[in-house]
Amino acid sequence: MINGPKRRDALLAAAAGAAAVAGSYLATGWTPSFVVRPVDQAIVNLTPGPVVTFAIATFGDAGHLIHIGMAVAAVAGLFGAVAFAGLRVAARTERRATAAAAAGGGAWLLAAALTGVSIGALGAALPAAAVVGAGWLPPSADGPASPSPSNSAPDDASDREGIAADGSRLPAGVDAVRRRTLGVVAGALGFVVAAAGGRRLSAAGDDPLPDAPRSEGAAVRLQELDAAGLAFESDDLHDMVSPIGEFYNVDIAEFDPEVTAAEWSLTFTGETETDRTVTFDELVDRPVEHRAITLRCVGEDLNGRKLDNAVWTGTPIRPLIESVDPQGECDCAMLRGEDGYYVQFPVDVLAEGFLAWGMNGKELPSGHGHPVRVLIPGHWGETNVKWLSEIELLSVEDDGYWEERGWEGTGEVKTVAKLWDEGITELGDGRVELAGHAYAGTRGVERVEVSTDGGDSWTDAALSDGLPDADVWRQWRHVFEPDGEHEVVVRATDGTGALQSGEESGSVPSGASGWVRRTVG
Ligand SMILES: Nc1nc2c(c(=O)[nH]1)N[C@H]1C(S)=C(S)[C@@H](COP(=O)(O)O)O[C@H]1N2
Ligand SMILES: [Mo]
Repeated sequence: MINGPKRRDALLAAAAGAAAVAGSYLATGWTPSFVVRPVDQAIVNLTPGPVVTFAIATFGDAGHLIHIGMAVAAVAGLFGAVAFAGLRVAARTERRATAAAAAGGGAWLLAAALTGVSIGALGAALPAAAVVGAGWLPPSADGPASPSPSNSAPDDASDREGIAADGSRLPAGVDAVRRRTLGVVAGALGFVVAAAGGRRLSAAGDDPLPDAPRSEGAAVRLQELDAAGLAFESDDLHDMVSPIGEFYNVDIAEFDPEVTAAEWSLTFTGETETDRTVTFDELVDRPVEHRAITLRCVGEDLNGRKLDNAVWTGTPIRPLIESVDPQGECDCAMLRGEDGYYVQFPVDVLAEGFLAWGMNGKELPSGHGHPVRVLIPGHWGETNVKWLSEIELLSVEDDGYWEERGWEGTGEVKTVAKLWDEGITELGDGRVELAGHAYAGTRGVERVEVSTDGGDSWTDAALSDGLPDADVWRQWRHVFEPDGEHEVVVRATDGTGALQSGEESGSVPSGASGWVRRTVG
């Protein structure tokens, strides 16, 4: 199947294409400089609206994987075509160096054209050149045109004879040629796997906060949260703080903007007495706090996983807003991020907010808005703009990104108690631990009740200690001894004494409601 120079070249070229994409990913990560991004963006932009709506309704979050998969395949194909052209050119000159240079040079040009970044393009070019250089053999290596190996044939294209699948005799060296090609292809695939894995490991944000006292301040808060928490038997359930790599993520764009602290600034525009631009150095010079703040996405299902808590390091927004003296009629503001995201809500809600540059004692990771994001206590996740660049004070209300798409997700969060799979743990002595988190925004969680008989009777769950933070979830835990199958129901009561609404609704447009029910036992 890989006999013949053309087929062998096609296989090598495909491997080189895959290696080029992997190399680009290794060099740049999931950033705008990754060669797949412009093609993925084009697919997203060119897909007609009804198809997008159908895909979201049918595939949900998997829709992202589908268009990313298409983009990766298309870009690998483009690099493969370039490598193939390089191999065919070299077939005429019979020189390995020509093959490697043509494939590598072509890949570099293609990568630079796609991303506009010439140094980063080497990440794609070098692996492509390496695969083609290692796998290239003179056309004569395939025989039968050459009865004896030509002088440029590599050592392992020996004169041993092989037997083809159909039993016929193959020309000298074909087995060795095949082995070499497959070896190079396997090596390229190994590189693809290693690049993907290596990047994943390094992606977990672990840059410490810029100066030591601040890291220590955050560490102290993390310990306080830990001390306030319940010890769950479940190993897989987060405690009071979600680790950075496991904190949920919602982005309108597939690729995080790359903004350095030195480049970053926040500008107040629109209906202000004075416009103002704040740089990163000015921001971190302001009074620093370490706050526990929980985020929940309005788009998640009732028992969904888009609810997490972290300790954020930053500074209150109120003094900055007061310094520009907003004048607009609507007392509302449009916040904008570097990725093109925007959301609008009242200035007095914004004034309660926090500008964060640290998360769990580390620099804010790129996926969560590096270098600076907004955190708005008690409101749905969409108000917490990442990669924040502008706060425009408006004179009339206007829709944000999600509101334009039918959501009403800028208001206060609904009360919820979760019971995820990881929260149901057999203790080995016949008892079962039911455990999870409950959240009610700034109203706070006062009580969590558990029913093991479908809602006929209720028992109070144990709760983690209350914390001074205005907007933080609580853990709950209840152990019981099942006797056959039980319908477990959980519900929370907020700090105003209001019981979580049992009326069931989906997440559109303003967040799911109802009580989480699970069959246990
Ligand atoms: N710039 C920007 N900010 C954003 C978003 C976005 O896509 N771009 N998504 C919003 C939504 S819908 C949610 S729920 C939260 C999620 O924050 P996280 O990804 O840090 O968990 O960020 C909000 N802020
Ligand atoms: Mo969200």
